[in-house]
Amino acid sequence: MKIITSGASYLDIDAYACCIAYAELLNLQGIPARAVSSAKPNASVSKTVLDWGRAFQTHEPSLTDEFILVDVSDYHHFDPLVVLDQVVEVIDHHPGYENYWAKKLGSAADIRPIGAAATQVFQRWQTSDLLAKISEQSAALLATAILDNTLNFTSQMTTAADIDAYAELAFRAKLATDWPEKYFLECQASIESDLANALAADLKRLKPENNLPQVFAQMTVWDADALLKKHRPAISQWMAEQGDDWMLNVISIRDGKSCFLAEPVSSQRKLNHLLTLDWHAGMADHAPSILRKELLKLGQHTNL
Ligand SMILES: [Mn+2]
Repeated sequence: MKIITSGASYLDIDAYACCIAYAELLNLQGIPARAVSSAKPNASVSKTVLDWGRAFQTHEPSLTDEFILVDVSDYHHFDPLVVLDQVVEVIDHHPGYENYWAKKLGSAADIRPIGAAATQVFQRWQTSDLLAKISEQSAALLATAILDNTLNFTSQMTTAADIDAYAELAFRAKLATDWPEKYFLECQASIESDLANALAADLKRLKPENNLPQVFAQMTVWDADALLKKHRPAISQWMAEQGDDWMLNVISIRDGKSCFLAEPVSSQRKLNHLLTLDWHAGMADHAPSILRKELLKLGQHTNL
């Protein structure tokens, strides 16, 4: 059995969509495969998305299981159900572990800079000539993952392939033209209803050599200014409880910017080494919006 899974701490819509849509493709090709995860979906898996009803499957581990990892390639963060020696395929768009997997898996490792791993899975559907048979739900999941991970196509990581994939998938899923706005508003509502959980669900603890604040939380919403105006004290307090070197990146889709919140001056200083920022009372805007994985890339190429 091929087990398709992703990261350990949480599932975002990209990981969620990739697991489900890739399992569906392999099954159509006659390959036994299951989407399995021990992680919980985060706020990017919005209410409407959950209502599409494509849940994960349960699985009894077997010695002959083979693992396919989607939307993650850093083996420190794999779902705990993964047996590292039995990984047979990796599909991901996060930088850092390309060489490790190329050596281990050759062409079965597909790790490249692209807006969403969902676009990579869409390309599998395309080259398999089975795209006409994709379920509406899988098409909707992949399309929404592309919206989310490309920040509605404003992220620097966005490629023409992401844009083409969204057009094709949105058509097959019969998504409304106002789905992007509706989707990001839903994510924001879900974040605001349980802030601490939303912060914890997309928080990464980074090593000092990343040259970024060590506690790095990120969230994507429709209107970051409104969120911060309403919830800043609670957010700051929660973040400060996680460590003394922290930042939050609130990506604001409506205005295509990132709002950084970082109260420790030493944390602000780290960001100032990577970007030109104008801090006011612990906050700084950056347009266009920028993702944690892009900041990680900037940090890797900085010698401090
Ligand atoms: Mn992704």
